[in-house]
Amino acid sequence: MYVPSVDDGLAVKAGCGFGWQIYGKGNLGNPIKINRGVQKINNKNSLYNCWLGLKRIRDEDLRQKYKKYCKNIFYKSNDTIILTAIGELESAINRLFDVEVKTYAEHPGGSYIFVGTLEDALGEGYKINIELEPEGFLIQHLVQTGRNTLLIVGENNNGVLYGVFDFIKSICCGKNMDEIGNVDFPRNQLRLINHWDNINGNIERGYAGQSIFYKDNQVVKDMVRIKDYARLLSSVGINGIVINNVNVHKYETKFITEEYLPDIAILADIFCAYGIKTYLSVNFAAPIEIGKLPTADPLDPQVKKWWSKVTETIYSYIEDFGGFIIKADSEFRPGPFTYGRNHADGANMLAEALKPYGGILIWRCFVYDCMVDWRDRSVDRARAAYDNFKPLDGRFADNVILQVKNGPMDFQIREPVSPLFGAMEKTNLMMEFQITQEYTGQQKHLCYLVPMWKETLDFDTYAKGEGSYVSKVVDGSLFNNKYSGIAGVSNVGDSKCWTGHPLAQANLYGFGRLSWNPEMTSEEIAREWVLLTFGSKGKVMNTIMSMLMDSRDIYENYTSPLGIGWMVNPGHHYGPSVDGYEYSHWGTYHYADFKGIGVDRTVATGTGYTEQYREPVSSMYENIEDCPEELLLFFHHVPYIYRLKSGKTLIQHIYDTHFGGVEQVAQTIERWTDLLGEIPQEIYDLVLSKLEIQLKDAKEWRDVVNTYFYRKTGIKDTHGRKIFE
Ligand code: GCW
Repeated sequence: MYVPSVDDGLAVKAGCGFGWQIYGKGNLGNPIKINRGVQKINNKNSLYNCWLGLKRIRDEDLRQKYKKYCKNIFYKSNDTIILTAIGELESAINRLFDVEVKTYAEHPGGSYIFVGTLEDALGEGYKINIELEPEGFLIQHLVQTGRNTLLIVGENNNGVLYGVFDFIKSICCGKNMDEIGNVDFPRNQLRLINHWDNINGNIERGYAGQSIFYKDNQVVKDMVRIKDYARLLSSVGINGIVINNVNVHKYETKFITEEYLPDIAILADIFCAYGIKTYLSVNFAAPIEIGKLPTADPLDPQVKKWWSKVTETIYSYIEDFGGFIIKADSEFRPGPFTYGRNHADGANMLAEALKPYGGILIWRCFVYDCMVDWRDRSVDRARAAYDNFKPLDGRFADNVILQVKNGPMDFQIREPVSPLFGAMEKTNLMMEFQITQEYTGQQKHLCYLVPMWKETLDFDTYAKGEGSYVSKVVDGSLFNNKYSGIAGVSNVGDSKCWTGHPLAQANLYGFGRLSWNPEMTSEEIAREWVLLTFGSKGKVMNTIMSMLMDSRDIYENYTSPLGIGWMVNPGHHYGPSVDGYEYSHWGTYHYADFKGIGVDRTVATGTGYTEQYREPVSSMYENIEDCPEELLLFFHHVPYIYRLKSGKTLIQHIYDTHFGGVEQVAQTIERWTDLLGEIPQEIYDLVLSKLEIQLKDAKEWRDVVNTYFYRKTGIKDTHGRKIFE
């Protein structure tokens, strides 16, 4: 086994397993010293600290009550993750109460907090009568005379860390010491962030600056920001991260080789200390491109051997490596089709290489024909994932997971749920959400996405009768899967506030919380985030809450109507272009003519897509009267004079929502400006500047869309508002 050392220019602790220290210098040039101990939180930098700003508790009564317990921390294990948890707890107590904390390896007298795994706790003789779920935790007062003792006990190391973060959160949310106590666990096994970062520092679909991982074709040298990122993610329960783009380019193809692995191991180590496993996106054609083999055929013994060797090397650097994710036979990426093989052949081959190490293979289902002839109306891109993968149900190895985008198209503001979620009874499945706002305003527009994700998770597939919610598919309970979970495409870059738009932090926070517990409501999540980020002041809370909660509908109002999607400028996907994709090869059409608009996806007269759903969902979408109106144009081609349930015609609905949407953005600005002086000036200014861009863009959307339909139809707005001719 290769053991890096300071001497060979590499100072790495592939942490959680190997027990080396990240300390020293090495490949990366500059000295690296990662302090796992007390966190340094920059008081002045509220943008950067996000929800971990930990403002000092001013309520004297509350402080005194907490202080009694908090001075002393008792822990047994020296595991890296536990030490991280202790460091977090120490710094939080220090910051919140201004108390110097003492740590003990042996039972301290007096009052204290015990932190450890269930095993540690039982070893110390504490009686725990509750069965903890995987990665779960328990926070409990111990009733003892004359002493105050609080237990923070995790089912495993991650559970301990989550328990500590939960404890800190409870304090910040204003809970009294007596009210503290919780038993919780993540409902989803894999809670993954996917980065679409490239080694040159660019981020595909990134709207918050450059990559925090890479710069100038190298892994960055300064690891402080990476560590701060790991804290943020871990504090909301994330336990895995894919650190490179699923479109794997030339240099990134070599991430799986010794040319890059030493540097990647350093990143992995930092995440590992926060209970987060590292995954890599791989290139299906790597055996040819870097392995000098003549083929990448998944059934070729040479190819199999090559991947096994590669995997062995990776695990020699990163003991807790999570596995691979792959985009194959999708948007010009190589895949098994070239060799006449199917997705199961491709996935199983890679899964076999990972199997001995407990690794998993995530195979993306974003597979469709992107060279469609727009003249051919029988081809329907929405059908593609199901058509490709349904026939393979049951043919994937048990350490393969299929990663499915929430909708059948591509992260539009409104789409139905992908029918694959109700269709794969014998295959591990996970959800892919897009936190980065590619089609939802690119972090210039405010768009709180949690309500949309929540809708997806709450959707009933009827796969096993009523109550077969998507959340039960992705938490593995409906089909009893070995692996399952949720992934989100990151919205983070090197912008000061991480997400470009400060309020887009709510999406990152919300993604973590929802993956942890899909039963939380969007409001609960938003409230927590506002509280932790901005404090509990009523006016601030109410204003930001309403801004967040209304934002998705507002964005939808001034962009593409009733589930039709797209209408964006091709390529960068920002701003309106109604026909931008109409005559392209991408399969994303609205079919507007002078009489109507929408895609007929019915079985009776259209592409037959509705049959991919189970009953009664299938019939609901098939029949125009039953089809939920917000998805009307996704499923039906509808005349402009069709009357909606509101009594309005379709065309009038389009005009009204577009005029209304702009007004709503203007009102959002008014709400925000009312907060002047109530929140840090820097955040106030930055948000305001984004809202002003949003207003300008919303007007552009309104005018382009309204004019487009007016020109198509010649039908006037019944209210006589200004539509350009
Ligand atoms: O939404 C589309 C994006 C591509 C992306 C692709 C995918 C990473 O426009 O940039 O590529 O989806 O999900 O693979």
